[in-house]
Amino acid sequence: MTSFQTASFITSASNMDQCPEDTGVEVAFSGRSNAGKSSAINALTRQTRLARTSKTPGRTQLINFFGLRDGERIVDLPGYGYAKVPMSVKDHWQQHLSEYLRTRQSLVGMILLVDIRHPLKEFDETMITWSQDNDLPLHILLTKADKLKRGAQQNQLLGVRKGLPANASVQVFSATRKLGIEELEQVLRDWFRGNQDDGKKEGPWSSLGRV
Ligand SMILES: Nc1nc2c(ncn2[C@@H]2O[C@H](COP(=O)(O)OP(=O)(O)OP(=O)(O)O)[C@@H](O)[C@H]2O)c(=O)[nH]1
Ligand SMILES: [Mg+2]
Repeated sequence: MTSFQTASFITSASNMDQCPEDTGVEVAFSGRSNAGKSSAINALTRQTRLARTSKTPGRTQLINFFGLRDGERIVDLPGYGYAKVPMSVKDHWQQHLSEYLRTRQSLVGMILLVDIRHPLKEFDETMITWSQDNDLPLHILLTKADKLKRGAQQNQLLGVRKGLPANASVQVFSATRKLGIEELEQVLRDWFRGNQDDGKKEGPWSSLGRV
């Protein structure tokens, strides 16, 4: 049994005040609406309904926190870029999301989920640049790989890998087929282990004036 299976829901936050205390270490799952964030978290934790998934894009509108052990958390961020959401709601998410990214001290890495059939749209590029500028490790999951044959999966993988900055990595993933889960676990373990609370809260952020 891995520590991921013991994940449990902590809380949902619609603003920063509602987030759990900013101690310990957390990794956020980001990506366009419908990219498969909630499904990936369920596959990782071997649970079927921990994170709520939906055929309706924009389902996850809150920041959802899941606890592992030893102050480790996984965060399901609201999906981005769903056109049918009213502008006022979009603005709220965007503000909320950017405030989370800017201020969260316990954030040690970002998983970016991208549909393998439509890699690196504008939002994805923004996240890659942002993580690079902030020296935050980023790992891309090319999701729904079951929709492509193996050769096509590899082509997409190589194409995305080619353009990535040094802080970023990429893998193929399918929640449905349980493909790539161990690779994802390894990345998360490395990030969590490399950032155990050692009293220093500066790290890569210090030069950026993050509050
Ligand atoms: N074929 C296939 N479908 C998937 C996979 N992962 C997710 N889906 C489907 O894609 C849709 C969206 O999945 P979610 O996990 O809810 O996506 P999300 O990124 O959390 O979406 P939001 O919460 O709206 O941002 C659902 O219908 C899932 O069943 C996968 O690996 N393969
Ligand atoms: Mg979701």
